[in-house]
Amino acid sequence: MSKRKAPQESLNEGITDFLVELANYEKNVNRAIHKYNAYRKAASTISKYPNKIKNGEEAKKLDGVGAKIAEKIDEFLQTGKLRKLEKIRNDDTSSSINFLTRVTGIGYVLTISPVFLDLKKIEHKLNHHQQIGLKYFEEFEKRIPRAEMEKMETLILGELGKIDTEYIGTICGSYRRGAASSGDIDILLTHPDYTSETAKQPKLLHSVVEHLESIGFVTDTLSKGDTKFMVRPGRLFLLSNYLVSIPSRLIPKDQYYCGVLYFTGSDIFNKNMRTHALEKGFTLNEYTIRPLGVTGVAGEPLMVDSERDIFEYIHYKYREPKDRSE
Ligand code: DCT
Ligand code: MG
Repeated sequence: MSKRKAPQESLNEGITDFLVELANYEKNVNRAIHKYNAYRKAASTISKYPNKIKNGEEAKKLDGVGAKIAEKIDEFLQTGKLRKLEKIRNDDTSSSINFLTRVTGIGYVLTISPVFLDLKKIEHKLNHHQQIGLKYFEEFEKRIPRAEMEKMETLILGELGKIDTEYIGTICGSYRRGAASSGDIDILLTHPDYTSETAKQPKLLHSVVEHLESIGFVTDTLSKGDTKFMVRPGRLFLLSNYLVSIPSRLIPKDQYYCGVLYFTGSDIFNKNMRTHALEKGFTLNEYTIRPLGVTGVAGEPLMVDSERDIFEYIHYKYREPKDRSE
């Protein structure tokens, strides 16, 4: 027999549940943080109250329970439901979509709200991006442990070699800086056939995405441009579920190392390095490094064949990726 106690059901669970649901609605949909706090406070007091509440009048004596909440408690106790909440639940395409946009705009999620569950009802009205956001929104929040990042690096680079041995790929971002976990995989790709002198070659990136799809590594493609794509690897390949956005970029070979430097970061390190470059009379961005003339006009891009080249041009002491936090 299990030694664990059965969870003790709170005496006023029905009431505290609806208060928390209203609180989340006020926060996530209306951004009304005061109302959110008021509902939370009332829910918290009531959850500690040792008796089963019989009516609003009784509840009103408690700290944080005002007239309006007392009224709702009466309605709930008398009818078993709350019109306001029914309305929120059944309704309301627009507010739900607003909420969804806020939580999934490929950003991060603040809290999981019961309102979110109702979005399932309007799934058919959402665009592709929003549907994937909905499907995987919890996974958006998770950071990817380094061990998983290593597996994906090995796999992706291995597969690249199978498509064409001349591809060059680098996983940049926090992973390259040695972080214990990463928010996404920042892959940069290049190929000697593609330089800033040649025509664009979208095929070079598309064939990579298509190959990763064909082996089942990629199950959902959130976006598929000529230079970027965002995907979700299939469960087969990872221990747990992660939504991995892969803002992968295909970069002309001659701009590759400026790209690698930039996408390795950190953002603070980049800023400091750019400032230093300016002091030395160069302008540096994710594509090129160019000398600034006396009039401040940038000249032709300098030849770059490694990250070190960039450091040397501006007389900046070379730093390994792991030492580039700032
Ligand atoms: N970058 C930058 N300035 C920004 C944003 C990004 O210079 N405002 C560069 C530096 C890091 C790189 O792009 C990738 O960006 P993120 O993936 O956002 O950062 P990260 O360091 O990889 O962190 P995370 O583990 O959260 O992905
Ligand atoms: Mg990253």
